[in-house]
Order: sequence, then C-alpha cells, then structure tokens
Amino acid sequence: MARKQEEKEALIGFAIEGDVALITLNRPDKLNAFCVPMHELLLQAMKKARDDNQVRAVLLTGAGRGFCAGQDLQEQMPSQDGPQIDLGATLEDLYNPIIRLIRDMPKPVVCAVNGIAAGAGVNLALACDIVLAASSARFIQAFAKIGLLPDSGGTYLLPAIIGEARAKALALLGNPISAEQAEQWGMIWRIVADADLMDEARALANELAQGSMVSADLIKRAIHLSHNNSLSEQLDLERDYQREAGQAGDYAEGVDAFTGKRAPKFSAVRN
Ligand code: LHQ
Repeated sequence: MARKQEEKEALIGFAIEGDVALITLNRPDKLNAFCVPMHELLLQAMKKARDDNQVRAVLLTGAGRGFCAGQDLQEQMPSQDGPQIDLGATLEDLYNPIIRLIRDMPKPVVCAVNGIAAGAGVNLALACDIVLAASSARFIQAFAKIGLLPDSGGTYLLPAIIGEARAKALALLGNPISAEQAEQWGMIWRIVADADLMDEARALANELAQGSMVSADLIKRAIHLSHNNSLSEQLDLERDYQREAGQAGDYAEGVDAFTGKRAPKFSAVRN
C-alpha cells in the first residue's frame, strides 16, 4: 500500500534548487502521458512553487525521451455501448486548472521540452512563459488524428503565438513539426543541443530568479490581458501597473543598483 502511494507520488518530481522549483513529469515509459494522479500532483507541485516565497522561478520538464504525450488514451477509452464518456469533465476537472494556474502564476515558468510533446503535452508547454526545446524534440497537435480538437488552451495559445494560418494547419493535419520549425515560427523561445538542454534551462531559470518578481508578475499579466484590450485600454493598464511597480520596492533597488554600478538585489515578493 505504502509502495503504491510512493509510486504514485513519484509520477511528478518536485525539487527546490536554490531559488528555482524544478518540476518533472515522471512517467518515462509512457512518454509522460497524463494518467489521473499526475494532474493532481502537478497542480499541487505548481501551487507549492507559487506559495513558497523562496521560489522565484519554476522549471518544468519531462523525464526520459519524451516531454509529454498528452492524455493517457488507455484511461479515456470511448465506450461502444456503455455510458457516454465526458471529455469535457476531464478537461474541467483535470487539465484546465493546471493551465490556469501556470498562466496566473506570479513567477516566471520555464519549460524545457526534452523530447516529443503531443496533444495536451504541447499546449502545457505553450502555457509556460519561456519554452526551450531539445533540438531532437517534436511537437504534435495530435488531436485531429483521434477525432478531437486541441485543448488545454491550444485553440487560444497556438493562434496567438504562431498565427491562424499555421495554427489551423497544425491542428487540422495533426502532423509533427520539428523543434527547429517551432523555433523559426516563434512557437518556442529557442532550441538547444540535446545534451545542453537542462544546463541551459537551469541557467535561464536562475537568471529569471535573480530578476524582479514584481516585474515578472506584471509583465505576464499585462501581456496576457493585451489579447483582449485596445491600445488605449492597454495604455491605461500600463499606467496602473507601472504605478504599482514604481511603489513596490524593486524599482528603488533597481535604480540604486544602476547608479551605484552594482548588480541589483531584488527582494519584493508576489503570490
Ligand atoms: C501512450 C501515449 C498516450 C497512452 C504514448 N497514452 N500511452 C484531454 C482530455 C481528455 C481526453 C483526451 O485528450 C485530451 C488531450 C490529449 O492529450 S489528446 C492527445 C493524446 N495524445 C496522443 O494522441 C498521442 C499518442 N501518442 C503517439 O502518437 C505516439 O506515442 C508519439 C507520436 C507521441 C510517440 O511515438 P513513438 O516515439 O513511436 O513512441 P510510442 O508510440 O512507441 O510510445 C512509447 C510508449 O508510450 C508506448 O507504450 P508501450 O507500452 O507500447 O511501449 C505507447 O503506447 C505509450 N504512449 N503516448 N497518449
């Protein structure tokens, strides 16, 4: 019984490395496809990272040769004659809370896509703030291949990031694209040699962790809200957010460090 519980908990790795929370999808034999305990454990890990004031950046990755193959399809088998399966409930209860939590996280979230990302696995990566990918990684909006549509934010994030023409083709065809193509299209921040991925991702997360949490939170929120705002509304929002930033403490430290020709030591926290 205790062993089963341990095995279940190991499906999501959580480690604090300095100021960074490292969260690892850990079901490598199934390319980290999501089985039920994983959603809850990932949500818990993200909440832990959000609520811990020592954590100033989050790094999400996958164990083994895949990043995440999306939903475990063995767990969501359509029934031929039993009660109709409710995939909407699966999304509402299991996936949507994770995507919302990552997008609303007041700290930067880096995603290191270490291998194939398929279905909800791609869109989980796209919900993060900065995505690095191993050069051998591939991205597949696999949904149409099984009669579904992109979820976990895919129909929102994908066209917002790469534009409607490319988003529609990827979603309708459900074919893989290379990490190189994803980088050229601006779907991810950049590709890294496979062997260097985690070093580079850690360096990036550490750099973000030294930054201002006030800036990170307000930048994320302002950019997300820009999708629904006119320029004039966004100018108003920037006015309000900048007022808040200017009074939050890190600005004084940043300017003092600049004039003193030293590195800033930001300390204001957000959660
Ligand atoms: C898997 C999976 C998988 C189970 C690999 N499930 N075992 C949300 C809400 C509710 C319902 C539905 O969906 C969603 C969102 C979604 O994510 S829908 C999209 C679900 N994902 C897919 O359709 C991708 C399915 N997987 C694949 O197409 C391939 O496995 C890819 C292209 C990802 C990788 O191909 P290969 O590199 O050739 O690896 P493989 O196919 O041999 O997979 C390795 C193992 O992982 C294998 O298990 P086995 O025991 O035979 O070694 C696969 O069965 C297992 N696996 N994906 N989604």
